[in-house]
Amino acid sequence: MSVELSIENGLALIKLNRPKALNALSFTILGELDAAIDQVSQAIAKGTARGLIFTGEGEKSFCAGADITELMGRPVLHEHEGARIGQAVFSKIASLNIPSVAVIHGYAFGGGLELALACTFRVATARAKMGLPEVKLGLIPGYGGTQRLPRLIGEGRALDIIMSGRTVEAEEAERIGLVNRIVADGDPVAIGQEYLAPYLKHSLAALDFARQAILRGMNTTLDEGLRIERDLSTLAYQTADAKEGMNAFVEKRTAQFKDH
Ligand code: CO8
Repeated sequence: MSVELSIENGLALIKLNRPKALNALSFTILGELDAAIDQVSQAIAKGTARGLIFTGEGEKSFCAGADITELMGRPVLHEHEGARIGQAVFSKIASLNIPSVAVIHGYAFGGGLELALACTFRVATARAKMGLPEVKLGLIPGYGGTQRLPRLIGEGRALDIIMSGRTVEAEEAERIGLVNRIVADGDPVAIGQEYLAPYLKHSLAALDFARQAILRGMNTTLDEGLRIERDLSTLAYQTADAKEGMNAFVEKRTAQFKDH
């Protein structure tokens, strides 16, 4: 298996483990990733996973993208189906109702960066290098990059990065909001844990409603977005955690959230 899943202390860890090919995503690996996400969903339902960390095996690479050798010589309809599969797996990651973080410690190119873009957050070590270099292959991103990148960093910057295919260093990535933070090199699990900790103090219900309001609102008009916010904030208001949070405030104690 080139996708390893472990769940410990409320955190799920998915590690891409194909270091000889810099953790490139074959279609087999995409299938394994899909199955791993399903297992994470089950763990979320059981309450055993409250956060998800993605990392890649080896010093060099988070993920160097789709497996280029597999993309060659395929009938166009197979390629279209391949893009659908990649998009579906990454959309499944994006729709998980727990916070996820990609710990980028080396290369994150093409599908590797698209995977990271599907996560709630991205952190990078100083030696991380990122990009969507598909144009250099005569291709364009096909696993969500043309859609998620401009939503994250804006149209002009996304046009520059995608149309040049250039490499973005960690410092620039942080400056333009492509990654949330530069972190010191170290154990990716510890990095992910530390990064997610401030979010995971809160109710998962509130976190999910907040994220849905932002992401759904960004895909629509301001008026419709405000309606989504009204509805989701009213739903959040009805949770037991909202009651607990407000009670804890007036009683001057720390809230004990239960994620419902
Ligand atoms: N696919 C397959 N093998 C790869 C890939 C890849 N994406 N990236 C690296 N490898 C392999 C290399 O071929 C090499 O194998 P070998 O040792 O057998 O020759 C091994 O990994 C190590 O790579 P390098 O020797 O090249 O390592 P360097 O440190 O010199 O360079 C780079 C690292 C810069 C990351 C370089 O390997 C590189 O440019 N890789 C390709 C990056 C890339 O272009 N990614 C985008 C791929 S396309 C994509 O993700 C989406 C396509 C859209 C799909 C939509 C339709 C389905």
